[in-house]
Amino acid sequence: MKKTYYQPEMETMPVEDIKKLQDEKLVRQVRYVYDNVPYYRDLMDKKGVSPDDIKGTEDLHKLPFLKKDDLREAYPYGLLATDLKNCVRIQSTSGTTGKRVVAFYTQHDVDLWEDCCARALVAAGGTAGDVCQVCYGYGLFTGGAGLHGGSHKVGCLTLPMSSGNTDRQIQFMMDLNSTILCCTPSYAAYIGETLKEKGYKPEDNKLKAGIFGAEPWTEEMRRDIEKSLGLKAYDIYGLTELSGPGVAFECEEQNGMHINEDHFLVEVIDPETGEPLPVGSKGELVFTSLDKEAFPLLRYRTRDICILSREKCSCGRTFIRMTKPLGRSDDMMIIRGVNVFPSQIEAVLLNCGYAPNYQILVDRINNTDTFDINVEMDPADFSDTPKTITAKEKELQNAMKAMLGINPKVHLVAPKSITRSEGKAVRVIDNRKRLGINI
Ligand code: DLL
Repeated sequence: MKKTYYQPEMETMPVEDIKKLQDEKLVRQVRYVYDNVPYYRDLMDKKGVSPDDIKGTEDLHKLPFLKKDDLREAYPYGLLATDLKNCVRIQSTSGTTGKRVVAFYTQHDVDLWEDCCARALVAAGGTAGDVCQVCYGYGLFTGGAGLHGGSHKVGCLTLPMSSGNTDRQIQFMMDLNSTILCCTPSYAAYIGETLKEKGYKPEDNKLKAGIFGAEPWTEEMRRDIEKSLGLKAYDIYGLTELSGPGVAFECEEQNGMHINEDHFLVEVIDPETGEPLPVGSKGELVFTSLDKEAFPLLRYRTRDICILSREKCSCGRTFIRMTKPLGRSDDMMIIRGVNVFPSQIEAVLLNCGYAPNYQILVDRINNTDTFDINVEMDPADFSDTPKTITAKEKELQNAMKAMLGINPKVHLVAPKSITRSEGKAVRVIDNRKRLGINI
């Protein structure tokens, strides 16, 4: 198969040239930030580092980190690097807790962001002949706007559906022969489920690829979605602070996401000590933007835990790859002293043949953590006897214990009783917060 890229000169650039490009861009971006963002200038001054100390990527570690708290503290304009009149767009994080984070874009920033999304679409086989149904949320969330812009750049016929109204999504998908679907993996799974309920088979639709991201999902979930929708599912990663989706994207290898290194310089650090770790180590992803005008961020701590790989990819892209986020250094739950990631629970569910419709409930009663997992049963099992259901709960509980090292209480609940999400799924309800516990 002929390999296609959206910007081949960048995406397949020799690694030494990427490094040179990053060196040059970093020096410029640091000077620009120092001159234009007093908040970050103060951080640099406090650390005793000046722009002249940064001669290339080797010097990156000298710079101070930026954290989400800095963005909240500087809200709304404190990290803006250009006059507001040069900005054409604001987007905001989808976070449901704490103060929102807003990011600003000049037209140049929007262009680069959309290019990144276009690269992801082309890597998934997107061409001008495709019909691209975008059902990420439109609005402040970056999912809709980012993939919409990327789809235009590729020349696809773009269906700006936004999320929700699943019946209408399906009607358009069928009537207009959508070939690419863009949404969160949990919404993709829900669309697949609804198609089946309506009596459609996977081969009844024209979908060939899905661009799914914005929340953690597992390989098992990928296989489920690919089967139910009859498409190839590609992961896409990004965060509002850095632009939105398209910071990294999967190619046909489906083996890690290529980071757009001409725009984003990546490091992995030890989340406890902040020490940079060598490529191949598991740690927190830290990004430095290389050519942003409105909202440049230097050494921004994402809290996403990942492993990077420089291994050659058969797709021909030379950009470094990141694993799917393996959890977040801040969404990790500590239950009865044990570290638990929701993704582990999801993997067990899918391995045991359950759909990823679940909710984790954590609380602390009489000084002991409670840990319950509600899991929807398969409609075929709904008529099982109470004894059979109890046996199935016990079986799932044992599988969870083997994976997590602690014993949750598993409850099989009625099909469809867990609220479906049209955006990011709310998987964890941690009621220990009411006790003032810092989760
Ligand atoms: O979720 C941007 C996005 C939109 C990415 C559409 C992909 C597709 P935020 O709302 O700022 O931005 O959330 C960023 O979501 O730090 C990760 O923890 C998580 N996340 C994003 N993509 C993935 C992914 C968008 N593919 C936060 N897998 C990030 C796992 C992801 N987690």
